[in-house]
Amino acid sequence: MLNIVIFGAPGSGKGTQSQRIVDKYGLNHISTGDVLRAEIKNGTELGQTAKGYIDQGQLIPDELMIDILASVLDGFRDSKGVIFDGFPRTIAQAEALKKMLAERGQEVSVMIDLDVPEEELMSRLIRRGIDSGRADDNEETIRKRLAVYHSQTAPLIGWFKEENKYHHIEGMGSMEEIAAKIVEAIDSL
Ligand code: B4P
Repeated sequence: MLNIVIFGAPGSGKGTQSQRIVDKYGLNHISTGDVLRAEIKNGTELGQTAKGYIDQGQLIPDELMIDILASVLDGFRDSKGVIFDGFPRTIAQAEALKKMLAERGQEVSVMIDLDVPEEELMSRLIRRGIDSGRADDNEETIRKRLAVYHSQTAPLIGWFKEENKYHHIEGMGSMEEIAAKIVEAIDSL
C-alpha cells in the first residue's frame, strides 16, 4: 500500500504533480481543496462554511477537515494506496491521519515536500487566478495563505522528519523534471 502525502506551500505544484502520480501508480487521490471547491459549487451547507474561510485565505477548522477526510477515505475500495494532496495542513490533521491509517493497518509511506521560492509561488498563483478566475488566487488572499502556510503548515516539516517520512524536492523547474524526481523518490521506497 502506497500512501503518499504531497506537501508544499500554496502554488508549489501539489495538485499538478498529484495527477501525474495518480496516473502512473493507479492510486486514489484526495485533494481537500478540490473536495471543498466541489461543495461550494454545489451550494451545500459545508460549501457555504468553507467559502468563508477560503475567501479569507484561512484554513477550514481541523474537526471539519478530519471528518471530510475520513468519509472520503472510507469510500475507497480495493485501493492500491492514496495520494493525500493538501492534507494534512496542521499538526492536528497529521496526527488524525496517522491514527486513521493505523486503524486500517496502514501508514504514510512518504511525505514529499515541494520546495518553491515565494516569488515563484506568487507569480504562479496570480497567473492561475487570471486563467481560472479562482477567487482565492488574488494578491491579497495569496499573501494571507502564505502567512497561514508559514505559521500553521510549515511546522509539519519537522513533524514528518521525526516520523522519518520526510523527502525534500526542489520544486523549481519544468513539471516533467519535478515529476521525474518524485517518481525516483517513490521508486526508491
Ligand atoms: P488547495 O486546493 O490545496 O490549493 P493550493 O495549495 O493553492 O494548490 P496547489 O498547491 O495544489 O496548486 P498547484 O501548485 O498544483 O487549497 C485551497 C484552499 O482550501 C486552502 O487555502 C484552504 O483554505 C482550503 N483547504 C484545503 N485543504 C485544507 C486542509 N487540509 N485544511 C484546512 N483547509 C484546507 O498549482 C498552482 C499553479 O502553478 C497552477 O496554475 C499550475 O499550473 C502551476 N504550476 C505547477 N507546477 C508548476 C511548475 N513546475 N512550473 C510552473 N508553474 C507550475
